[in-house]
Amino acid sequence: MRSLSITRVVALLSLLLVPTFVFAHGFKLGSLEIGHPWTRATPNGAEVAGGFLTITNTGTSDDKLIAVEVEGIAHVQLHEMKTENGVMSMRPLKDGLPIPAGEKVELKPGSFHIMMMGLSQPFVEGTMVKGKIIFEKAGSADIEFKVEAVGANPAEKHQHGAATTTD
Ligand SMILES: [Cu+2]
Repeated sequence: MRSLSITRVVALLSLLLVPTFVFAHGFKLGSLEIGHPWTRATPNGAEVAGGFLTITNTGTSDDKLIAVEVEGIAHVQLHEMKTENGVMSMRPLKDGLPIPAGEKVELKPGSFHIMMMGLSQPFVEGTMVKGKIIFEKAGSADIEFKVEAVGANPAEKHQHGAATTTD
């Protein structure tokens, strides 16, 4: 019975070790840490999706997020969402998004976000979507967006031109 228990211990150890690796969903680029890029499933044929992540600048010089690319999606923009007079609106960040030294910038629903337009196929919950993140100084890094459930985070309706989306 002794060998069996050793086998079990080894199995338990690998259970403990593997998830630590798998769930540490983040990316590092120089002194920039990119945390948990995610998007939402699009089960109803929606052709737009929002992308969200955090960027922590652990360095001593400022940087700037310039662009994000997403595999298979032609139009990806950086957007800012604002509420003025009770109306939510969003606009492209034409000059990028500053990432000051020592600060953490969050792209999240209702705030800064990545706008993916013209999805050629739906995002499926539980899958990963490949992309690339590009900074002014640090250069670029390959990242992956985790596709969360449709209702992950309270849906925030906002105006995108004439169309109302839930990104
Ligand atoms: Cu947007």
